[in-house]
Amino acid sequence: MVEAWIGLGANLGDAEGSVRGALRALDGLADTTLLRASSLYATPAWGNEDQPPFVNAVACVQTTLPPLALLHALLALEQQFGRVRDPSLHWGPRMLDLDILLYADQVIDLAELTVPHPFLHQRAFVLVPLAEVAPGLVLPGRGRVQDAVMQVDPCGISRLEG
Ligand code: A4P
Ligand code: MG
Repeated sequence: MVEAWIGLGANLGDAEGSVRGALRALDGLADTTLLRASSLYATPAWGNEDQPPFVNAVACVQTTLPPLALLHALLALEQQFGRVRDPSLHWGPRMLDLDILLYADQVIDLAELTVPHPFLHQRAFVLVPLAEVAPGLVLPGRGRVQDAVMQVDPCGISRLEG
């Protein structure tokens, strides 16, 4: 059993509904239980700014799935929620995006999977929700969430009610 942190994001269709549905679906994954989830946040698009704002959240799951099996389960969930990948569009809009942020304290560098997620420590849309539910969590090589969140710009991020 390990604890893994998942980043959830959506900015097409019913983005809030997709993120809430995906949180429930995470709990329904084989050999996986949802332990904790942050609030949902409205966040300005990061990276490629020419797209609608996102709804983001983070969740902690307990799982016996090895890292690649967990990734494949998340990619299948994205498809269930209507995600169609446009390989020509990096950081483009999406119905649902599920990223493995952390997998226990492991550092993984495979063609298919990089953990910790490479931009985690630069992204307010990940660090603000993480700081809500796990301020003391250590990001391998980057220190604690509560310190990392001070280094990013939370401008435009707001917590959604409900
Ligand atoms: N992959 C490698 N490492 C991981 C990991 N730790 N977790 C590979 C999940 N996947 C990982 O994914 C492409 C491939 O990355 C996967 O098939 C997997 O093998 P993708 O989701 O299609 O990625 P992408 O959009 O081409 O690029 P990237 O860098 O993965 O995008 P991100 O990181 O998903 O960021 N702004 C706001 N406010 N909120 C957002 O949620 N999201 C993005 C996309 C950009 N701007 C955003 C947000
Ligand atoms: Mg992704």
